[in-house]
Amino acid sequence: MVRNMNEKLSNILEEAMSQINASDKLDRLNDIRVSFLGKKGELTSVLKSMKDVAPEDRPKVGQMVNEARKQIEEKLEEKKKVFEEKLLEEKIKTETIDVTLPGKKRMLGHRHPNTITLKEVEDIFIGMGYEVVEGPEVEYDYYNFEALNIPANHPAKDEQDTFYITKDILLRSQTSSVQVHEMEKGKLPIRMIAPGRVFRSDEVDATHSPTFHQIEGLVIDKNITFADLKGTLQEFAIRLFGEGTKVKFRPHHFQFTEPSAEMDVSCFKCGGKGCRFCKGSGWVEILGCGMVHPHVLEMSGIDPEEYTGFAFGVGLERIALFKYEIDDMRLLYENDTRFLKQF
Ligand code: 2U9
Repeated sequence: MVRNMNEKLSNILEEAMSQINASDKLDRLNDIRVSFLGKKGELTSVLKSMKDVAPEDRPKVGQMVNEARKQIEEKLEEKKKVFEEKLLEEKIKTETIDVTLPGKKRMLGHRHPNTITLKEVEDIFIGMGYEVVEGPEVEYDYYNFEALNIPANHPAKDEQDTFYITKDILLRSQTSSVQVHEMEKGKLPIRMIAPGRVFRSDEVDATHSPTFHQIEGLVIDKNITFADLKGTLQEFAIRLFGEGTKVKFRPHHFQFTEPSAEMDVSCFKCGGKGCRFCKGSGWVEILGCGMVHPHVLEMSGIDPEEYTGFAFGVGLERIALFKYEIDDMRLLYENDTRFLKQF
């Protein structure tokens, strides 16, 4: 019985080997695999006939079938490699790459007008020896209001109505909180700007948004006067809007500065003659400023008898709108690439 089986398997093996040797392409190898090793293949049918083999001979016959299967698989694999190598060689011979064809164009983005403006403002102040300091957008009510001379229930709080997370924690309505943290560190003098996102519960329109960006500045040292404030901000305006820009200061009121002012610049569109842009006045309002209130210094542990300082605040979007002559703030947030491509 075993001899019979052996003979049968030798015949199958011989036939498989000769078919593999004679095969002329890769697909043919697959057909051979199916016809010998597949579910209805010749070798499989030998396995199926095991029931006719005497039980004591079954292990031996099983081993012989496995050995035959192994030899056929190895031969198939060997022949497959030969075909694949041949195919690759032909491909290399026939395929040429045309290096003169144009490449695929990549879409290249660029900075947002807000970012371009911020970089410009930062560069001006860094050039004057200022540090750029950032701080958290989520703040304690104390750092956003109280430490800036805006106590609980003060009406000035309404002007900067913001979003509360708890009774004491809020989304900052101004970046002044960053400056308070710096003052509390007690390292003087201070020359810093604090740019960043701020939040106010405003309705969206052409000039308002519930989230926008500010750049605030703070200088604290001995003998700092209003003259330092004027000289610094005049230089800032000239660098930002060009040689020949004039500035004027109008008295104003802020809780955190005393005296306080708003600074206008001569209209960069008409040079001060009066146009549609400056509503005929020749001037455009650009920022708020003032001498840091002595009580604000005191609350952060700075002696107002020894140190004085000035501060200012400017809306980043407001400057970007002026610089690029954009008439609606919403365009800066919509991320429409047809608009953004222009800068
Ligand atoms: C400290 C003390 C004083 C920051 C200042 C302004 C004037 C101001 C507005 C400009 C347009 C806010 O974005 S806006 O609506 N800001 O007018 N900000 S003085 O004064 C400070 C800051 C920090 C410790």
